[in-house]
Amino acid sequence: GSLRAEIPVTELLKDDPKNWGRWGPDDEVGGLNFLTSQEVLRGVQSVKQGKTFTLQIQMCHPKGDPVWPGRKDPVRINVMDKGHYMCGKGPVFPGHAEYADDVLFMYLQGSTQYDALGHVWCDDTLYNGYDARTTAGGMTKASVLPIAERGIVGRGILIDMARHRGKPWLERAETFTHEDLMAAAEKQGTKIEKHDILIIRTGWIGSYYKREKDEFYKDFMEPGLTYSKELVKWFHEMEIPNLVTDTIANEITADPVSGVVLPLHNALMRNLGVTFTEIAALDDLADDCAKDGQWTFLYTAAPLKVVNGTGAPVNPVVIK
Ligand code: UVW
Repeated sequence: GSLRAEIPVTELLKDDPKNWGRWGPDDEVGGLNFLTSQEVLRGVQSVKQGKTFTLQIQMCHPKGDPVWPGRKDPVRINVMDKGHYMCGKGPVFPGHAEYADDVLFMYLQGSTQYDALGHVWCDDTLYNGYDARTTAGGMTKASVLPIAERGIVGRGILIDMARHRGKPWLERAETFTHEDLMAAAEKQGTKIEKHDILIIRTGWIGSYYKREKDEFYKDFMEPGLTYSKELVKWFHEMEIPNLVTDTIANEITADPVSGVVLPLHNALMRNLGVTFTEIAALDDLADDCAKDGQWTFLYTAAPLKVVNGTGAPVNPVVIK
């Protein structure tokens, strides 16, 4: 609708660092390469209590699921149930066992999900320099499959921006910067370490279930992290492998200065190979972290192995 950019994204990101070629010309998992066995053990060392949390939103919720405008939320359809048997249409197995079956239609970006590194691009070029034409008819480069084959395990850290600002959720279009992120971490008494899986709570996805749907989508502009040269430099130097948030797109919908839409998708995902995990459910985990003061944990995630996929649904598990 009213979105308008003053400059192209390539100009906004001019001279920003890139990790292309860092892991060879065939790499498709980017920053996940930082998650070595040593990093897995660092994650394991942060397990103190044996508490577990799952970070996927429910799929096919009666209210509908929160998705990027223009996408449709997942639809589950029964194709076999007791009704079929009652109408004489259920297959009769020897011994009379009966069953129920269903089918799911969904956008692969339509629930909590891992993005493929090639999911968003500019200048006709994907992460690692792959030609954007390799996305045609199904991604053959930098798809979600290599990410799913690998799995994601490391030390996770939660930064609660909503709590930091003293509100249940950040408002429409509310921004926060690299500096705000550092201030929130400090107030929590936590320190983001090199190679941490960075999880940022805004409260936004949780708010979907507490408000009228129309209000959530009205003049759609999610709250989120804003682009800056310092932020990109920090992600680069800290070698952050994975950014997880409870918003649909992990960043402010449009950069408030340039108007460029989703610049961090290009600055972090395409240029640095930071894997994005979106639409995460973080409210329960955050409540617990605020109670016991433990904001770091073992983070594990196994996105579905979708061949040529631009993304894949996931239910990450966190162990504190
Ligand atoms: C878009 O592709 C628009 O965003 P997302 O990464 O949130 O799926």
